[in-house]
Amino acid sequence: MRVIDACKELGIATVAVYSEADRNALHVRFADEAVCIGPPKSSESYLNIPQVISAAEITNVDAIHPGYGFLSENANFAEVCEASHITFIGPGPDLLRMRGEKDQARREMSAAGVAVVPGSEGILADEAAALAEAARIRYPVIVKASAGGGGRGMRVVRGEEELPSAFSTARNEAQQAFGVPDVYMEKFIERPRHIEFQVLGDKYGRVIHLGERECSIQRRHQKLIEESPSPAISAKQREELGAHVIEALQQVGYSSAGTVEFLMDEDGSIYFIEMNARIQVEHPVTEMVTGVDLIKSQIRLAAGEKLGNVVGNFTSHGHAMECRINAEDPDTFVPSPGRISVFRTPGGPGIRVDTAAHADAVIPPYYDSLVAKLIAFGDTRPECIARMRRALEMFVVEGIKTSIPLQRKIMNDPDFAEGRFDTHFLDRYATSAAG
Ligand code: MV4
Repeated sequence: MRVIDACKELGIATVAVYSEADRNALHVRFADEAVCIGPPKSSESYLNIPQVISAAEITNVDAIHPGYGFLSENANFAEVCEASHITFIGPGPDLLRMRGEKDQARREMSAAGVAVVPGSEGILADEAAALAEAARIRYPVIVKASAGGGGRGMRVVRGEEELPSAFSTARNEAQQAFGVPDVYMEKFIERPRHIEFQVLGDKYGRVIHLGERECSIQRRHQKLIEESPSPAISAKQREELGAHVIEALQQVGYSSAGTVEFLMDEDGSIYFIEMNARIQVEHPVTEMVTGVDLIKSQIRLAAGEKLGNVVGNFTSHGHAMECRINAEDPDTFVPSPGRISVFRTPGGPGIRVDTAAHADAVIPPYYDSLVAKLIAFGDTRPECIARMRRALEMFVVEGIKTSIPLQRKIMNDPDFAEGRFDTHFLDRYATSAAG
């Protein structure tokens, strides 16, 4: 739906693809054409490259926007698009493949002057190398799959007695999950904040950044609330880090939208961890503070327009926040699919709702539980929170459980209001049923 919004504004006709579970979904209704690509199971529809390409060829499309999730960072898919003379809206297959190798991304960022978490130079050759590295960087350390991401294939190691088994299970898990056993090591940061920079690049070697997002309010690697700017970043830090990020991405020839992820430790030092080569769920908070439409930008950059033309001069202003409204129990986080009976969205000054849900819509059990993004904007962070608070009060969803009650509590949390939190913030709201 977000991509259709952008295409309608640009005068571009759209083709939706859908699985049998999404026959009545709004993107099917609002696209100019729609093609069913298979059964509900995503491996047979949304992840089925031949099916997606067939739909594109039948309808003779010029380009594919891969969204987020599914095939959005799949280098093989980007390659098949190229071979089929269809523009993949994203960085090319070579960059996607490179971004997939986290230890390599670490070296490139480091070479461009970006601080990376102290850790191994590259892949850990064997257990002896892992022990030596851990002794050098000192425990606790974390062993990460080079092909991993989003929290998969990681092992925290608190002492040398734990290392041999952690090293071998991490390698086995990496082999199982990604088909590559390679792992590397970093110093483990106990209570990090998660901060990410939004970037845009054109096909002529120019890269800009659009400031950062604070994404520390998460549980089990699922973000619940994001905001921009981060309450923890100073103007000086933003300027310095931003310049290094641009330098690093220009060196590799990055194009399209991307996100560079950092962890901030307890002392306020900030370190690169990994990069996402796609548009992200939380992109609207950056759109609200910069006034830049990131999806239209992606499309125009993919069509070969220059960055100067696409974004022109923008100045960041105010504060934006996003609550991810999920179909799930607010206490246990257990998914709650089903039929929505009442769906009343808030509005008024500074409120944006991105959703494909409506009264009588059925949330299928097969996919992600995100049903709406509630985005608030204010001149200041307190005004933004006040707007989010009243919008959450007036957002009515019945028939399924949602995360709204939890988000209402967080908007009234004094530590949240003060910007005092890290990635463990939600632990205080977890119940025993959540495990
Ligand atoms: C870390 C870390 C602590 N120290 N790396 C989790 C997802 C992946 N993108 C990186 N992750 C982490 N890497 C070091 N050296 C802690 C995490 C982490 C985390 C990071 C961001 C947001 C939420 C998180 C939840 C648990 C662990």
